[in-house]
Amino acid sequence: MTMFKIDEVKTWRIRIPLVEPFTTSFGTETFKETTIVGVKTGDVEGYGEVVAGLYPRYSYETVESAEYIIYKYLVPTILGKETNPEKFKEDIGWIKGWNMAKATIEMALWDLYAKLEKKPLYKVIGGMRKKVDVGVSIGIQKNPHELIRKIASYLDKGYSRIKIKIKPGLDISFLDAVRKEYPDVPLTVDANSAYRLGKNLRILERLDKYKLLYIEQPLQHHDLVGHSILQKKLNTPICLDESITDAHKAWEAMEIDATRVINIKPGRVGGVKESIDIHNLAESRNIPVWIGGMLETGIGRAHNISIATLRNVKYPSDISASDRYFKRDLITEPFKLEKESKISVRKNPGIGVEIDWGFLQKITLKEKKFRE
Ligand code: OSB
Ligand code: MG
Repeated sequence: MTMFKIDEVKTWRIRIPLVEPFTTSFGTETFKETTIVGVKTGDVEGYGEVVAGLYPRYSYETVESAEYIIYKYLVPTILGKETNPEKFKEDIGWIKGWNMAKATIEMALWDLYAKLEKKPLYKVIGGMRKKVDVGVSIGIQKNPHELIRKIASYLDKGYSRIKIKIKPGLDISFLDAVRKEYPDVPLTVDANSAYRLGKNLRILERLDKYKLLYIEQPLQHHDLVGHSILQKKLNTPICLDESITDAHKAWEAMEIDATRVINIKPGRVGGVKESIDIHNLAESRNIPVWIGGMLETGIGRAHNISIATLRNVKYPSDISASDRYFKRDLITEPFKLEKESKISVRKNPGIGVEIDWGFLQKITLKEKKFRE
């Protein structure tokens, strides 16, 4: 893999309002605040996006902790040095954890590497489709009636797979309503770790009757054994999200039958290379995967789309059109939903999107520049 020298690293802390509040079992978000990173060699720049939230609710990492790790350890690893995505991953192997911070830089380096090769990133990593299947992830609504209205409007826009967020007490009544109105729509639920095996087993067993494609992350992020025990009691496959922090964890989970489907979020697992490793490992065991989302801007979304072109991505991914999240996205050409619930992969080099610089300036809270 060709090496290149990083002359400059830039970061932009940004905040964009969401078109509607997004409620999960761990809280409600009304805006997206994150950090975009640019890594430059000569006049070519690659971009990455921090997927951590403002609070350590989905994982222990936050936007601020990611910035801290990036400034203190990751920028010094690449600034003024000859590097590439593989060398970077080796060089930071000694740093425990902080996969979201690591992924931001690793993914920016992949974008830059593909741009230098003058190839789209999806081709560089061996992707094999020009359009990816997508669905929509719908937050917890005030009541079942509101949820039905939301689902109707997304089906109307052309999304074919619906995922709804659930938590104890806001589950059965919502699912009854959805299945009464839409007996056959491809449906999944995501609990974001809200249930406990000891306390909620009866409710979890009742989820079997709703013909769900899978149940996403019912138990706590660290509870692989609990998921394995739960899987024995369910017919519906369990799909882990938060629990799968790297390829080794994916191996452990599959080894004990704690996950029969895997949600790969490149930002959660440390980047592009780790995503490919998880994808390949899952494929070798006949475990289908799909690509998860973290309400990313067009930058993170473009990365996720590239990875969703891999062969064993067998379920629709949580990659919706730009207008499902933002009135205005960070990129000049927003992602659009196409027929049959698909989004096209960009053909330009790297992740293939252009930053809307005027808009980026408007929503930037602070920026930093590091030169050697
Ligand atoms: O668990 O998949 C999740 C958003 C923020 C944090 C966690 C999750 C989500 C989503 C959104 O479900 C998916 C998307 O980006 O459309
Ligand atoms: Mg999830």
